Amino acid sequence: MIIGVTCHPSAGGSGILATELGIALAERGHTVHFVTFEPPFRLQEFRDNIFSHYVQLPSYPLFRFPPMSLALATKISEIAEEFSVQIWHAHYAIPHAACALLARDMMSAESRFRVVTTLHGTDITLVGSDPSFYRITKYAMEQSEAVTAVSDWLNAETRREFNLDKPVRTIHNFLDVSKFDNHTPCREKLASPNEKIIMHVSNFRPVKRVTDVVRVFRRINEEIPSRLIMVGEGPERMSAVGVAKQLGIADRIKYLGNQENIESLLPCADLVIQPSEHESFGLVPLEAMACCVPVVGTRSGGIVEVIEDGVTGILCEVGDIDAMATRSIAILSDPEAAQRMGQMGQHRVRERFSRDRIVGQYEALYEELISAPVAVK
Ligand code: GMT
Repeated sequence: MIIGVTCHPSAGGSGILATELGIALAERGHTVHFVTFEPPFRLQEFRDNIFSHYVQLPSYPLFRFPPMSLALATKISEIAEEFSVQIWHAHYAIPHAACALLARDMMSAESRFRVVTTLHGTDITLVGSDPSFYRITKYAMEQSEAVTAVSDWLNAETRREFNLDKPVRTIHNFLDVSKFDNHTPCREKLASPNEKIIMHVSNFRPVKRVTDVVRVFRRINEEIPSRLIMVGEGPERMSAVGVAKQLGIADRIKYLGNQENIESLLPCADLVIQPSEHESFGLVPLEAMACCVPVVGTRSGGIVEVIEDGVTGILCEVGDIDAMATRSIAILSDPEAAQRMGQMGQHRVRERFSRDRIVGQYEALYEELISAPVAVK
């Protein structure tokens, strides 16, 4: 099949998932064309069957805000026509699904691709439900040939919020588990041998509640010699720095910024803390589980489909610092139980969220759409 992909190329989960899916599809012999504004975060090296096309933005004094979406739609349409793309996979409804539809409608009826829109979470919970984007998000979903959501929670939330009269299919996110095997942990660079390593990975947006991480860590550090390793960049980083200073634990925390090889960092952790306000899926808990690291997360959104409470990690209520700290201390104080939890986590990832299993579901969906007669519009 010939598949086009648009995604946000930054270090966010939707871009990572889109890139990993593109790579997996190319390895299965399909041809994949990415159309983005800059190189996707995890697509820096040359790979067979993958082509990257970048959108050029015109600068003209009349345009106070350059019409980026129109440039993207135009590029999608050009690439789709030139390479006979059959499926356009838009990751994140706004603006990607809307742009793919516009691109499709610019093409002649016989050369049109089918649009698959994958909802990742914030496109529905924050962006799509903002009044300024509501109608176009609903339109984009209704006009796509298929809509998928990365968790059952997001699926239900989308149908409730948008009152859709078309089905949304859940296709969970996945991992290439082999990438998380056999990494030499670099823990001696992060902490002394007697210290436990607590890790948090995110884009430091308000929804991630990074100051909760610092507060939970303060409680852990009072009982257990430990270090907090913060991975990622984003608007709330300075709030975390400020809270750590107030609490007198600034010297116990390292901020590593964005890191490409998360699979070599996560195995260094004894515990990962992800206290998000809500999370439609939670790729970081999944990555931690793949590395046999227990996770303390929140009982919110799709995280409950990722972490099995008490088995592969612990779920607490959003903002319940006491519970998160107490449960974290219990895990860190019982290395055998922590190891069992880590192994159960890795087993769960292999069983339910493996690349082969999930990519096969996308492939089957594309095939189904390509073989269906084109709806006359
Ligand atoms: O979490 C973010 O702010 C990034 C966002 C994105 O669009 O990149 O992540 C969303 O998509 C990920 C991949 O499907 C999910 O694992 C995250 O849970 C989801 N984030 C939220 O729902 C807050």
